[in-house]
Amino acid sequence: MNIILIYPPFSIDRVHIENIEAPPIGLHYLGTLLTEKGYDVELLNWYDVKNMPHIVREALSALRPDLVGFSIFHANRWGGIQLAKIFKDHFPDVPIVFGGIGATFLDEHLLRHFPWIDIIVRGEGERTFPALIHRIEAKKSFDDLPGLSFRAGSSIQRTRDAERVEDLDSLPMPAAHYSFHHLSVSRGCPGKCSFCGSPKFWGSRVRFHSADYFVGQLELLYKKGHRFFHFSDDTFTMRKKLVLEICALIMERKLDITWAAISRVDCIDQEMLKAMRMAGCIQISFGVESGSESIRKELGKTFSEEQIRRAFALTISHGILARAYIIYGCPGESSETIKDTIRLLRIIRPLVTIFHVLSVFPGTSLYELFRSQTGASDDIWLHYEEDMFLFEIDKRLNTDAVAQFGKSLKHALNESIPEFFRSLEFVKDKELFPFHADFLSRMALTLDRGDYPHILPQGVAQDLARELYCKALDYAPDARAYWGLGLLAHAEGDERKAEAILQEGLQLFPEDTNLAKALVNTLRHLGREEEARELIRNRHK
Ligand code: B12
Ligand code: SF4
Repeated sequence: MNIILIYPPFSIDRVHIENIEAPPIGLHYLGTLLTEKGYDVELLNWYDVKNMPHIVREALSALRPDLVGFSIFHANRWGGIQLAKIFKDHFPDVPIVFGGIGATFLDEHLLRHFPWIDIIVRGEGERTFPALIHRIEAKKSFDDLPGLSFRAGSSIQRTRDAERVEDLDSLPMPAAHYSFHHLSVSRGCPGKCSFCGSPKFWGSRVRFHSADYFVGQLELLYKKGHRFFHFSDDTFTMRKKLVLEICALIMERKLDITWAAISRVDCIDQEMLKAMRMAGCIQISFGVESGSESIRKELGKTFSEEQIRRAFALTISHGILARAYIIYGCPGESSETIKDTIRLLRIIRPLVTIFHVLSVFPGTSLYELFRSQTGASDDIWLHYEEDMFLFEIDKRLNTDAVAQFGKSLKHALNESIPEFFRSLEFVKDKELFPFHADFLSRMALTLDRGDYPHILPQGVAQDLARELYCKALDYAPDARAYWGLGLLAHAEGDERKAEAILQEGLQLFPEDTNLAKALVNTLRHLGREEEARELIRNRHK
């Protein structure tokens, strides 16, 4: 049986394509499970086929699917709906199945309005989907299978919820079949944030893979050439013992990787941070959401400002980039609460802050509240291309004011960025000194090469970068710091200084290609072509 799994495109183009280009982790789990059960599975990452109908046509003629599954987030549901229609028009008898968080909480709505969607798998897919395919293959009825929604005559039938997979390690390893860099060790969240559908979807009891399974996946992906990973758990640091085990295994198996994780400010401590840093963690994102306690409370965030401050100070002091998620346009948002957020950001000094306007998703308590207060039905989603922002439905907020809140936040943050970089302070733990150096030179490189030169006044980013490279070398020799300083000297036209720095760096790090290339370039600028060639010859020996 030929099964196609599709990750459909989003309606609205993204500035940051990395937010949508990776197919959902769950599709890799499902594809693997089905492949190991003997099905022919094709996973199509179609996040970008929106305006490319020829790709759809080619796929239709090449693949003769017996079943097509779509993975739906809220924001790509229209992409799924439209593609599903094209498939149905070509293959009227091929079942179309929708799954994922965006389909689960709008099952009835989707089935009612879009007759070409045949079945919706609600919730976690690993139990229900293979069982469904098996029944379809055997031409048997599936109306008693848990976890399904489908049409029965003119009504929509919903079977009871499926049991969740208790032992996550019993699932075959996606890394054995696919190549990806987003992975997670857990499912579930005990939180009660009003804007988040995760607890309802995955359950509030958290289930975990073992460290062995998780690092086993990393190892397979490492062998495929991956060196950077996103640990995409809702809260990676939920279980301390597991985090320590994972970090120990990464080091024991000598995986030379870096990774970013998501945590919670009330779920992190020094011991974990040190282990995480030494095992390659370079970034932790925390949902801070707001500087106003009343807004945090409104959003269901139970932690205190003290906990936020502590988590950021600790994380940064371990040489890990502490990233803050901020939501604005929240219930009760005002210029005063925005000032609170700016005040808090200036205290916790995140080097990166991600701002979101509050969206209202099905499956969240915010959405339920909106429905009960207004009597609105799910059909409201026929009018929204992707997301629905709270300010669009809450009369107490107005569009212009929310746009202004966003501008004020971003402006205040940009103004403070140089100060955040200058004030970096680290724990005085000698074992971590090389990691501090690594962090500082990484940040300096971002300042020098990333978005900052466009955000900061002219020259500020470069001056800061220089400061950080030098500070890095105060902690430990660091190839990136030598390279960066060499390039800065070169940019200033001081080739002799560049040569001295790069030579020093290359003596300490003879294998480093960046240093060698930069030195060759500098020698050429100095008119010493023969020495440049000699350097190249020596490296090829
Ligand atoms: C990792 C992650 C990301 C990564 C994406 C990595 C990736 N490619 O998967 C990044 C950081 C890029 C990201 C970005 C965003 N994310 Co996000 N993200 C998550 C997170 C934390 C984990 C997702 C995950 O991997 N789960 C584990 C895997 C195993 O599950 P899964 O992929 O959903 O698949 C299972 C089931 O859904 C189902 N299934 C899925 N597809 C299919 C298909 C078929 C046919 C079947 C039968 C079953 C099925 O079976 C699978 C196996 O059990 C979730 C929260 C959560 N815990 O789910 C939020 C979450 C999915 N994100 C969310 C949001 C809002 C976003 C953003 C829009 C944020 C923003 N404003 O920019 C962006 C945009 C991304 C987008 N695609 O729209 C929301 C989605 C809400 C919604 N209803 O759509 C969530 C639920 C968090 C929340 N606040 O509520 N995100
Ligand atoms: S936002 Fe994070 S902590 Fe809150 S419920 Fe969602 S996953 Fe849990």
